[in-house]
Amino acid sequence: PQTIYRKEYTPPGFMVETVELGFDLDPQRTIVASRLTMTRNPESKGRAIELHGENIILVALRMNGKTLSKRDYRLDDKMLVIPNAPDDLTLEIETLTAPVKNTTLNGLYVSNGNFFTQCEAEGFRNITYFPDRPDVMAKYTVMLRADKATYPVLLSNGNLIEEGDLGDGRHFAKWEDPFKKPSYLFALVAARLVCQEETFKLADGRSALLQVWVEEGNLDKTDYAMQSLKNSIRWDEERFGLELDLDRFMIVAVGDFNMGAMENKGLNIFNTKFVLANPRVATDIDYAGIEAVVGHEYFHNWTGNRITCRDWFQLSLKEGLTVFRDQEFSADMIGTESGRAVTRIDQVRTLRQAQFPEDAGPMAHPVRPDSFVEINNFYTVTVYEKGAEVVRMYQTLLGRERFRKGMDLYFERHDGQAVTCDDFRAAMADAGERDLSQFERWYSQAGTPVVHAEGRYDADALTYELTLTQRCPATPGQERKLPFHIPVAVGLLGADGRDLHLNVDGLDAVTAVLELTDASRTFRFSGVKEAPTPSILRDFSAPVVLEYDYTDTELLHLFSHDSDPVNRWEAGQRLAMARLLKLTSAVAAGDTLDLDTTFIEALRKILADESLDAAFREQALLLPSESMIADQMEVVNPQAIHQARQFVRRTIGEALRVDLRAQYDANQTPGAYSPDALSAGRRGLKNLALAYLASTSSEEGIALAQAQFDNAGNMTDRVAALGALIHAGAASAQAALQSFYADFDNEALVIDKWFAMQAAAPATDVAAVRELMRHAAFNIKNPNRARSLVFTFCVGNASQFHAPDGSGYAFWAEQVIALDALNPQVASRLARSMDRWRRYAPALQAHMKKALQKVAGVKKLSNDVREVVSKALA
Ligand code: DPP
Ligand code: ZN
Repeated sequence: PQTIYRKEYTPPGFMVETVELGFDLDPQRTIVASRLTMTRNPESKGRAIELHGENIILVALRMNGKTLSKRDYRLDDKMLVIPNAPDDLTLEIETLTAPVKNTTLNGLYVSNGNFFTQCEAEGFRNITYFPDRPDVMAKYTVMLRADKATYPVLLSNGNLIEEGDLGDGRHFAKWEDPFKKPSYLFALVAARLVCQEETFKLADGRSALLQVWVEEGNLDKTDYAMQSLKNSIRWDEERFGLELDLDRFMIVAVGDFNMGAMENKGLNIFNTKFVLANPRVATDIDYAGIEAVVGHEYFHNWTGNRITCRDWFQLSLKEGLTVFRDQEFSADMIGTESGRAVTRIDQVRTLRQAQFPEDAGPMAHPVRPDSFVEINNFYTVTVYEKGAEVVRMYQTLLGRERFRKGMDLYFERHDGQAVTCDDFRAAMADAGERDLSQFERWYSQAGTPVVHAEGRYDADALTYELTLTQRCPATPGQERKLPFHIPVAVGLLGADGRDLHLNVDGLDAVTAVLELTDASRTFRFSGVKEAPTPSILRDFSAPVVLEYDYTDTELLHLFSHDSDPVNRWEAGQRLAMARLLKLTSAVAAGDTLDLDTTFIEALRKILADESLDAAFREQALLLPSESMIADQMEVVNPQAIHQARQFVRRTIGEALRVDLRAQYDANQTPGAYSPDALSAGRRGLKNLALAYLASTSSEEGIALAQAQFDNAGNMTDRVAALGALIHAGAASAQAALQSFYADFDNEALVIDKWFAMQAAAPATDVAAVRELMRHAAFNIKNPNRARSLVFTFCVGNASQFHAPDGSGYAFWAEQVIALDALNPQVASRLARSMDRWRRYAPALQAHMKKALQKVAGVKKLSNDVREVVSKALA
């Protein structure tokens, strides 16, 4: 396969002004007629017309009304090239596709008998021949024709301008999008669906029609998506002064979808997982996911659609920025400082759980990659979540007000354009009146920087010196890194736990944002009246690893007092991690296991501290995950990690039994279910307490879980109880699973949970997963179902997946190969779960290598999977 390089970007030979599309929709035989008006791009003289097209049949091709003969163009399985074209022309193209045979869910496909499209990044070329690149922006008019009884609803981007019957049982709808857009934002839906709709007043007095489209049986699950959409519109008006620019905004839910959702102009298409919710079927986490994703896709309307990417290397321009925007939206929706901190802690967890490992593995790439084989492999946590951290750092460096000015300037300069990450940075630098040239390295250098900190207190001079030193490990293709521009937010705690007043670099505050730009620098705080405990990287001010040789005493002090909730939580994580690592070694060595009471007492104090939000206490009591522990080890021993972590859970469950029970009782949420943050936080703490109590397999814990399972009034409590029973290995777990299935067998998203909970259970081995795959409800073609069972086992059940006999890896290879034949994008995600194979013991490595080679040996492998396994083996 061919590698594509960022530095080889060239502007398109021709621009497209208008696109008229006509669809005669038929599952077996859909005819697409396209009429393009094009003009030569003055920037690139002499280039031919280059149209992408894959998996479609060319039926007719006319230029300026004249049919072109085979001598007039070149056609292969990827491109249609017309060498001799006038400067202005009209092209008419007719193509043929078979949507029902499209299992890739990319382009035009059929799901549960309905038509949907997915065009980002390069799906449009599976629909018609077109310059399928984001820097070609055009105005679209779309005519849809289909059987009326089977497909009563016909939707596309923009405004509905005409609809009617065609006589022969078919009907039509004509849509017009008033805004220029790149082809990846095109969408159509032809389906039997119903909608919840509402007219919503915009800030400037206009009204917009909002619709959420679902299958008929799901109309009782659309309220929260609609509410989230209205909140998103309001929030973008207030926080960024951005208004909805259309008369109509539609969200459509589909059960077969590769991603979470897609921001097609005016017609967002969503995975059902991020639309459908009511208390009976959705958990607090599901509700939060819906709010975040509805917000994310809506916010793309400005950051992504109005201003788009020049090329796919710039993907983070829209994704990093839009993730940052959805994070801020979710935080503002909670509204309290402590609630905001809990969302920040969640973000830090995601980075450590997924992005840092990516940055340290064979697929490591900069936020703005330099090359790729398959762009679909670069919709990553680095581009998204690290990209969001990069945007957040602008705000930290510039302050909120100047950051907002930078956003305003960005829209002023680039509305309607396809631009680059450099353009965004320039807007921030100009509006912020800051030199941000070194900041560019956050876009160009991969790898997680390490900031090493050392402090020195001088009691005579009353100064505290903090020396910060940075380094960044090598990543594929990047041996040496230059220093980053890193904002490090620092506070100093006195012996009484209160923040000391800081004097540094002319600043006067309790938290100072130090800017580390050199390899090393010493910052001096003056007037420091006592030896302080430093709180470094407050609010996780940069996506780095912080090294500081904290003593337990210092960590306990921070855990009890830090005014910065993120660092307060962080101190607890450090205390826990040190113990988990020691215990993992002890398990491996066959030593006796022991957990100190100091740590347990610190947890007890936090748990009972009513001045803290329940949601924060839940976070503070949550141990680092098995994969985070693995990340800290030279040679990973998954079974030892699992046993060590289970030991800590059980020990906490026993030692804090009375306190956990008290919190369990105190945090009940009687009355009607509400997904608001306060109630969700209480449920979270209560259910964490339940998990600890059940982890001891005590009669009390199991009885409590069983009672909660039997009487649960909402899905959050029900799955928490079921999970507790499963993880405790309770005798009643099987019966509970069966009744759960029987109660929800017609709720696909709940059955996904049912599979996922079993896939993650410590008792589930490869044989048990294979057995579950034979269940009538399993269907590997449905991405959500494949993810719930196969992915959850390979990614979320480390001690079984890494079975010493290599059976987990053989299973992985089989599934990657099977999925690749159906859906390369999904297969490639699963392939990534073997990224870090070189970190395991030699015996496991040998098995893993064999599995990787087995996949690599398949002749008809997709570029998607090929790129991932080749990089892993390289
Ligand atoms: N659907 C993906 C997202 O919204 C790609 N744009 O992030
Ligand atoms: Zn996005």
